[in-house]
Amino acid sequence: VEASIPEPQRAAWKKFSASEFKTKDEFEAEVVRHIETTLARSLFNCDEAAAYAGTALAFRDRLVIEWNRTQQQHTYADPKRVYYLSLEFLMGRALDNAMLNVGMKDIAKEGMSDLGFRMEDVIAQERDAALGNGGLGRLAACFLDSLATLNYPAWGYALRYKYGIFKQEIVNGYQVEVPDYWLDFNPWEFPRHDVTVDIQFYGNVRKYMDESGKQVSVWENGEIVNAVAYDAPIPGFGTRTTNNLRLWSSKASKGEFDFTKFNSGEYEASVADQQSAETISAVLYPNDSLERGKELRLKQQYFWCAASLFDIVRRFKKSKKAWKEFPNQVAIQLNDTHPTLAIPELQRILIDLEGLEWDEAWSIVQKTFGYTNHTVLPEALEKWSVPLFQHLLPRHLQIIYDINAIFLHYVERNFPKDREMLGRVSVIEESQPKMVRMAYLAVIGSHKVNGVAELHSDLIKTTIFKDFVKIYGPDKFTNVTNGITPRRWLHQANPRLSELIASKLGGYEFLRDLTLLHKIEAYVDDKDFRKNFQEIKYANKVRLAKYTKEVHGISVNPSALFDIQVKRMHEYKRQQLNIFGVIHRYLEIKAMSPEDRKKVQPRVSFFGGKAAPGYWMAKTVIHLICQVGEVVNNDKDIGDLLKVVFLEDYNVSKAEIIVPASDISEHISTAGTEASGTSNMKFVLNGGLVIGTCDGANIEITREVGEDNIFLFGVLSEDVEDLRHAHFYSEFNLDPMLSHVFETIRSGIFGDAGQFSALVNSIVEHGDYYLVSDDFKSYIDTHKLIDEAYKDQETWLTKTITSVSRMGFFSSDRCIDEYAEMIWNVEPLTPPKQNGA
Ligand code: Z2T
Repeated sequence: VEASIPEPQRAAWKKFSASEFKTKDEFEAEVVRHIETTLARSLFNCDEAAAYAGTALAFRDRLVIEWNRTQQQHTYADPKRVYYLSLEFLMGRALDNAMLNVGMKDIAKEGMSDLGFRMEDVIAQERDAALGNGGLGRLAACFLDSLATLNYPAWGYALRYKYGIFKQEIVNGYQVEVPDYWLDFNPWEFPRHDVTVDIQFYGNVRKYMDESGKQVSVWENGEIVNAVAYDAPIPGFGTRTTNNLRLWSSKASKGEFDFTKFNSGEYEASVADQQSAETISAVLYPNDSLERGKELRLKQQYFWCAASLFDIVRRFKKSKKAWKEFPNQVAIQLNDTHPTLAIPELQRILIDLEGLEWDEAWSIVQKTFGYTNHTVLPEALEKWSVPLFQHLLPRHLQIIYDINAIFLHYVERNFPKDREMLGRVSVIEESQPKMVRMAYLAVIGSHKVNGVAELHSDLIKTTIFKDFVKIYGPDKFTNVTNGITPRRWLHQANPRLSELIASKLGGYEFLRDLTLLHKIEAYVDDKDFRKNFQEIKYANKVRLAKYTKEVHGISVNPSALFDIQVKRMHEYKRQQLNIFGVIHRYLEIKAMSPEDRKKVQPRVSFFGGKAAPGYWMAKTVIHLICQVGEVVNNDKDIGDLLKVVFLEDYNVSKAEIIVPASDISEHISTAGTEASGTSNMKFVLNGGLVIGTCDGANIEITREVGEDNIFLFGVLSEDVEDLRHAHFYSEFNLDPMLSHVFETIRSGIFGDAGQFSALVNSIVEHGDYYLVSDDFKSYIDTHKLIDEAYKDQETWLTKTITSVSRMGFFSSDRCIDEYAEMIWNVEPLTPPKQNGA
């Protein structure tokens, strides 16, 4: 490995090489130095924003030292690396995570107090890195934390969106989207202007025979856009390993910036060209589980895949190994189908640019990729129109046609009797216009395909990929149940609970091996432990109550049962079922005598989540929740018995406050629709119980915590199809309780009923696709059980402690080890002990 500094001068470098602060004084010195020099501020004008910046820069220096060291070690050892390609990384804030992973938060807290600041306020200055929509993006962020913590040599690749997921404002009970320009001050990113890749679009393909008579394809005359790398350090917890997240930013290439236009006075036109190039990485698409087939989105996907593959291939080529070694050096995981273009792109690099034969190249491609599926919802499965593809990526379309032809030939030979199968499994859908089915391409180009929870992994084998199981056999398909990082979702979000657990387990080792949590089950009857546990939950509820008062002006009683549903707004997640249940509860209390009201278990129903900007039904549900809140929260008959809160702009940093404060959280999707869910795991890990359907990871949570410790209800996924069918063929009787709820909505007490008619009609007239009516009664009955169970606080506490102790399985560390073993075939690379790089 070549180093740029010659041997004789290296001694000077080593002598002055940056060192890490170790004491509180050294930390303070670094903060003050950064504030006074890097930021050019002083003690006379240092506000909380500057205090945050100084603290972040001090910790950044520490991360950078280990980051450089890690990358050098990886370059030198050249192990097989994992590349996680995800269009979304929902990272949230970095400072708190950096302090905790480095293990210096307590020192920093004291240091900041010496300098006149409260650490909480300093942390709160940071904006979330919100480069994701929901579960899929947050999963990618948890995976990065686990990969670093477990010392896997791994990189994340994504886009550096100028605008992350929009900020949600609630104005008069309606969602309003506000742009999230988050890059004003981002100390965590490092521009690498020297790492710039030319990315081509459009153009044409020229074919010719070379001297040896081989067909050669050249993709030419395209437009070039530059991809510029921006890197962010990803520190592991309690390890020196610091991995890299590389985000690509688009920029007009020098060749593209038209100087003739510029000089001839067409200044505007030349700037417009530049802006068009920069549009590629401008904005994150805000649709979760809906693909809209927009050209710019396809451009984003290719831009990111091509830049990442160029980078990966360049790194491989430095090692001078033979091409057949590529899959032994490189594992690429496709986070859903968004990066599927990486498959034809690698094939193109190998055959068009590196001159490999098709078969040799294709075998490398298949061994390199793994594909994770995150949904079975048909509207979320990506399809791109062939004409659009032809225009934007003509060479890739040819390669896809060739992949498909060879694949279909194979199918034809092996299933000669099933002529229909060819049409069903073809990558090209014979519609008008023809469409490229990205999920099929991802399956064909990968060696493993996984779902994200057991039920979901079973379902993909019997529904969307049924034919592919016949073709490739069942072993190509596997399950890796999702997990969450206990660093952020326990230690950071709930420091007091983490500390309590550590006090019983003799340290924080459980944060690196979450299965150790089982040992706290021994304390389930320990009086002191129970008292502390309960006090912590109460304190977390007080914190959320304070937040609710400060931000929303709504007073809630922290002793009430806190019932929380926070996730993206979607019909399949059924926030409508929840709010109909709330309306039912309201009607019930209203109808009671004052005597009976005294027996009611007080409750606060919290909701939170963004609706995709074009998803009218989801926006209607937000509006209904807000309107119900207006009525219920101001009804004197109700008082503290019921409050309804819509928490504005749900995001990662807010989740850190919300999740530890639940008594019950709701995971109530129509069975078979939620692939996994991950917040269900977060809530239980923090001492809340779940009301949920038999769906996604709820099923495995039940297996782990025991049936007595979860509130399951509703129809099973195997019955969903028949029930949907029945809605169309027989008069279905609406449950009288649900009818009453609808009558109440129609009465106009929650505002003009017309606004809600599409929502009500989707159930009473349009087939109730999500089976709200089928599940309503069992949902209400289950909430009754919850009320009763909650009144017995001792039994409730036992359930929550027992559940926490049984959540070890859901660490993303377990999940990453499964990927490493079953899919990537990679091993950790242990960092040297301190001072021995
Ligand atoms: C998403 O967050 C999820 C699936 C998607 O399918 C897209 C997005 Cl943006 C294309 C979620 C699933 O809905 C959820 O069940 C799962 O837990 C999460 O991905 C992570 O696997």
